[in-house]
Amino acid sequence: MKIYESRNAPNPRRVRIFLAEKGIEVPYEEVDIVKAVNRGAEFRRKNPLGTVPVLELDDGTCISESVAICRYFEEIHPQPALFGSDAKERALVEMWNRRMEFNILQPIADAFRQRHDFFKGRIRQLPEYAEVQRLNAEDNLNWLDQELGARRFIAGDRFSIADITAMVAIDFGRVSKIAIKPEQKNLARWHAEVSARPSAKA
Ligand SMILES: N[C@@H](CCC(=O)N[C@@H](CS)C(=O)NCC(=O)O)C(=O)O
Repeated sequence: MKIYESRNAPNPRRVRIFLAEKGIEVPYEEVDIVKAVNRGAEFRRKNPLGTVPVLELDDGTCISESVAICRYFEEIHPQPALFGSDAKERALVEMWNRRMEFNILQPIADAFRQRHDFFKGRIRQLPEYAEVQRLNAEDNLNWLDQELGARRFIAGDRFSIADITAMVAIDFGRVSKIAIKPEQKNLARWHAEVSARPSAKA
């Protein structure tokens, strides 16, 4: 098996961190997204949406969507559990990971995608929407700061995929000048803790 990825892009980073937490090594193949190799016909045979990461299994099956790839590895390598370990925990992790994707990662990604030259000709852009989403991201980081006043990690007292999604999203915010504010003490405390894990460097 191998993973097609792009070293500098946020979604492939989610998968690398997840695998590092599990201690799983998978060969990677870099796809040049700057030259839009991912948008070409050959790559679209692996993922018609033309995005990385893509996990290609030995039988040729291609799995895209970062969370789907992570779920595959959780199934074949359940420990440490990063999607929760019983019914309640799994539901809470799912809830929080979806919240991190829809309310943190998406607005932060749109703040970049909707205005940056990288996406010209790849998607329809509306720079005003980039600014709206930047403001939404800032509001949602305030909300997350309050949430993290009540517990150690995003989904409870254990590190999970929801922490990976949130950390990767917030780190990607740098390119759109979205950052944790000095007064967001809970968010800063959580971010320092998750960033200090060796997996954060993956
Ligand atoms: N929902 C997808 C998003 C994948 C995605 O947007 N990947 C970006 C990199 S972070 C990409 O391929 N960008 C290049 C492009 O869209 O041309 C996932 O979770 O994997």
